[in-house]
Amino acid sequence: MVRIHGVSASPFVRKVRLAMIEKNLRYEIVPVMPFAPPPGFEALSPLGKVPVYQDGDFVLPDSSCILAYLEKAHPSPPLYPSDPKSYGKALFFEEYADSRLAEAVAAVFAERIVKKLMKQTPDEARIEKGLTELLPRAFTWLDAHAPAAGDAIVEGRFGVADIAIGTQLANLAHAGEKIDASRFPKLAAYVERVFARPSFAACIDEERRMFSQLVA
Ligand SMILES: N[C@@H](CCC(=O)N[C@@H](CS)C(=O)NCC(=O)O)C(=O)O
Repeated sequence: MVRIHGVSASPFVRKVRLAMIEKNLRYEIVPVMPFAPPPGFEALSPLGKVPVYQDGDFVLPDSSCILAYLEKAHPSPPLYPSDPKSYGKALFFEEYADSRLAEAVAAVFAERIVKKLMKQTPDEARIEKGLTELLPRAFTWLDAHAPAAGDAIVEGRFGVADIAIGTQLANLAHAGEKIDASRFPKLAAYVERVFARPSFAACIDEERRMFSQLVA
């Protein structure tokens, strides 16, 4: 069976899991802790990061590369638009989510959840900066582009952009934060619809149970 190296608390590992669930593909998770990988892990992941996809001899790191590969290997159902302009837009939403949004969410998630798991003291100033500066900056652009209805930000068809945005915001929810619907109404409502998809609901529910045991 295909193996995904990583942990489900990683938004990038979840991104791969969501794409595989949407495409009805089976996989198993091989637990690899980010920042504390086993010896030799760089042979699989030259940048030392999770996720890594492994199917026999075929090894591929990086969530964006893995999703692009999955689309070619398993085209149905498609997660990328076929129209060239929509395709380009979807890739940029993915990049935005993987960089600016990821950095903003990590400021809260890493301090509140990861440090708690590691029995370290959270950096309250980093959390404050995340909540008051980084997240509002990331949300402003997303709110301007969020759809008024449905769970798809590009072309009205759910895909890579929604997976990339939703997986980061799932970690924000795990860290106990909700998007302020009075400031970012379109984004808040769109994300609720994304979270209601069976793929997201299954992952979030499983992780919530895991976190409630670990962080209790
Ligand atoms: N561009 C990578 C980012 C992956 C990433 O940053 N993973 C984190 C965990 S969420 C990691 O493994 N960090 C360990 C490190 O940077 O050494 C992807 O999309 O897969």
